[in-house]
Amino acid sequence: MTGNNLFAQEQRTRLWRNGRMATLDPAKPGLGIVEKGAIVIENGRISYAGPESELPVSIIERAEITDLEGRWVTPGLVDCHTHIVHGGNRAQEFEMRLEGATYEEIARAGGGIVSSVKATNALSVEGLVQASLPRLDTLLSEGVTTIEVKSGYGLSIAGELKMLEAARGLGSARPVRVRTSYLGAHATPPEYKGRNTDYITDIVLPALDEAHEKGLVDAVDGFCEGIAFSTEEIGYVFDRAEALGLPVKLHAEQLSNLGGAELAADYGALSADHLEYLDDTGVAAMAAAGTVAVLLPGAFYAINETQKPPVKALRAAGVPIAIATDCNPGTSPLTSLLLTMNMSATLFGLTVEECIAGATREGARALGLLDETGTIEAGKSADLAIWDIESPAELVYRIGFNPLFARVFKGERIDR
Ligand code: DI6
Ligand code: FE
Repeated sequence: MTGNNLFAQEQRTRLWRNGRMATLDPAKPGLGIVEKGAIVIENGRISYAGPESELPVSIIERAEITDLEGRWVTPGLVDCHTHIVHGGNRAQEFEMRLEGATYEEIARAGGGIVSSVKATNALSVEGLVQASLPRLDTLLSEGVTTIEVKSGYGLSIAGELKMLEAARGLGSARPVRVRTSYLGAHATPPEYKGRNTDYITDIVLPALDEAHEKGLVDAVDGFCEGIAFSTEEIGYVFDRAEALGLPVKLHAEQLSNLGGAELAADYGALSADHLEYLDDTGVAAMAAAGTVAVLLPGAFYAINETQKPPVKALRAAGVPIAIATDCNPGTSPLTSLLLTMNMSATLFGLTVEECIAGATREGARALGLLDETGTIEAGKSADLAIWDIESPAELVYRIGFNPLFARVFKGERIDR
């Protein structure tokens, strides 16, 4: 391709017309639907999104036109909470839970996260990338254009950095936006059993410093739970994140209520995640801080949890609600954001609109990316999912069916 062609390539204006758009534009009611809509893409970004009838003629005359033939278009899906980088699997623990052992019992007996640590640390960066790509490709095949990836199965300085490098490697290997979250405070390795504070001082904080220095960290996360870390211990990690200018998020109130959501809100967290045991104090703190509630029905379902997150209270307080797969080998070996939407509706009582918003706009908000993606609005990255459906409700209603027609990431169409 000569320089001129390359320049022409970059200046190419594309017009996607005759689509039914669920824009998720927060300024519009509901899903922000535009029935006979058009999207103009220039240099990978949306320069127009709205009624075809209001398109400037000058654009129509110079654009490369694609007829969507009346297909629905949503923002590209955002999976804002995953542990997709990991080695091995925990099918054997799944069998133990089928025989009556609880997730907590297995973790306290030295299984759980720690068993994934061995399998993860046995792999190189490239080995972790290769192990994770099939899971990532499954999510991309459903229209995901942005994914968050956590560390947390290294539990050593080298191991945590290796995971974050592998996460960045996924973003180089596939057309997808990857945001990383450092989760050194996920569990305490056996050599530090009973010595959480020493583990934080010796490993978690130095690994965070080095990862940040290497540009590997977009946010800092933690697991605030009886089998993991207290609010005081998470506070040490969040103080360092704050000192480094990094945003925070937190696994909170998943199995009990330690006040994790309130702690997260006190640090102005992007999100607090799981929240099955969230109380009114935590809801109020999250509402005041603008912290997003990320609900993870896959983990609720897989560990047979019975306590549901307080969706009515979150709604009443105006707390934004996102949903995500929590794809991880222990509590949520789930690689479908479409099924996550169905579970969020059926198990947690979210509406169709809340599910679709939760997997697009609110997922972007939970990653601090709402200015970049998550809605179909002029100025944002052209991240789209085009569907063979008759109504948006089909995205939530179906179980195990993928109606994606095409995925568009930064303006480039990627067919299934
Ligand atoms: N909560 C979870 O459900 C996952 N991590 C966390 O903090 C579980 C991760 C695992 O069991 O491997
Ligand atoms: Fe998680």
